[in-house]
Amino acid sequence: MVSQGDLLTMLALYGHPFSSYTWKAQIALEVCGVEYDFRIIDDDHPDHGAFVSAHAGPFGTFPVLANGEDVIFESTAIVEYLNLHFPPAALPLIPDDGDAGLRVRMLDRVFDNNVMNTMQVVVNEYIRDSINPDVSRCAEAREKLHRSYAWLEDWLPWYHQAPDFITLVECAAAPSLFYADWVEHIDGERYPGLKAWRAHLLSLPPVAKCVEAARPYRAFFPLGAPDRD
Ligand SMILES: N[C@@H](CCC(=O)N[C@@H](CS)C(=O)NCC(=O)O)C(=O)O
Repeated sequence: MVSQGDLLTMLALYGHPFSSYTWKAQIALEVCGVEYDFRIIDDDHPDHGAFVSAHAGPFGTFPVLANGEDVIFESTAIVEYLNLHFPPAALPLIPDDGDAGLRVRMLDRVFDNNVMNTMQVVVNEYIRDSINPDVSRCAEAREKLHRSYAWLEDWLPWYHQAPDFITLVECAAAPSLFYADWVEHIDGERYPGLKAWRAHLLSLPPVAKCVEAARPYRAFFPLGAPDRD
């Protein structure tokens, strides 16, 4: 049972269970074994939205992590913060070794910029106008997703990682590949390694927990959620 006093000192994460970037922070929180109060952004909790608007940089995006006076926005910065202040018992989310850490951060950028944000272009078009999304904008984004898939298919054989180990790479890869596949299917004939890796990521307990928590919201996926996962 969490007391009122505990709540004041406990970490709080502002986000939404269906939000890909929120997953990224939640996966890291799980790996670090940190208890936290989840503060959902929705119409029933205007105070949560107001906190995010006031603390999350120019665009007021979530997730936002609050730990007393420390308020961190940007999902990668949240993962960095957790790794620094609440390091996982097993292995770090970002290797301490300078070069290895740099490579993990580089891949995090690939997943955010080339997969997550590219997928989001199509989602945003359907949010703007689900009947008449901008066809050329969507086609361009889908083509870019294929460039990302092909690149990742070539990269995966070089990615040597213990099977159940989660770093910043997995924190970024799991939500971005989960939703990208819904927008532009990761075809197993064309991208067998990537399809298998996505399935592996979704089976990791901290990721599976996010998938389940998001399930009730699938009807809200602007393109219509596929009948899988
Ligand atoms: N670069 C940011 C992106 C965060 C982001 O785009 N969050 C979305 C939810 S997944 C959001 O806040 N959407 C609402 C909005 O843009 O107002 C991060 O890594 O945290």
